Amino acid sequence: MKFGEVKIEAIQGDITKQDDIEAIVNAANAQLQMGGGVAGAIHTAAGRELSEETKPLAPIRPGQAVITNGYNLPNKYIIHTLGPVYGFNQPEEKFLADCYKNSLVLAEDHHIESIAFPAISTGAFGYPFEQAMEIAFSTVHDFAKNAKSVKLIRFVLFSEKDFEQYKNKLNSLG
Ligand code: AR6
Repeated sequence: MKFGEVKIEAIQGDITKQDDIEAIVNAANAQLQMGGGVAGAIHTAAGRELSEETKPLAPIRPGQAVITNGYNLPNKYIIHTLGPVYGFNQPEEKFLADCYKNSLVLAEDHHIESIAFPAISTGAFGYPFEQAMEIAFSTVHDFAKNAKSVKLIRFVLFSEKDFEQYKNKLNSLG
């Protein structure tokens, strides 16, 4: 789906396998270390050099984003952002929106044209999936109006069920 000059799409897959994308976003922990879920998969695929680069950048706050190299990943960059823990880091709607917004601001700063997001905070951090999806869409949609370098925003959903929800949402917008 095109929003101005920006294409927004959703696919089912693994965030570490997006070889046509310049920057992938990590649903990180505050210490920017391995962890489980997306962070575990990204650190495993990127290799040990990644945690050397992230160490001096930590800790980060909910909603903040930082950028590193992609190392062994097929992507030039990794943007690490800390989602809110649902029911704990309030206001969680704002923190989650900040994750998307600040990641996109960093992408623009680095003249990045394509970026892929996982469903931040919806795993270990317990954010209800549909509520998180609404925030992801509205934030990315608002941003798309003023995007300069970013031309492609991809949502990567791990499960079929999650992907179907994003697909329906995209269809409802078009
Ligand atoms: N590719 C795409 N999506 C994935 C992948 C993958 N390889 N693996 C999981 N997901 P989570 P959070 C989905 O828990 O909730 C970590 O341990 C998953 O199904 O990775 O922000 C960190 O160290 C879910 O929908 O991120 C932090 O401590 C979504 O990605 C904490 O978890 C996010 O799940 C961050 O929790």
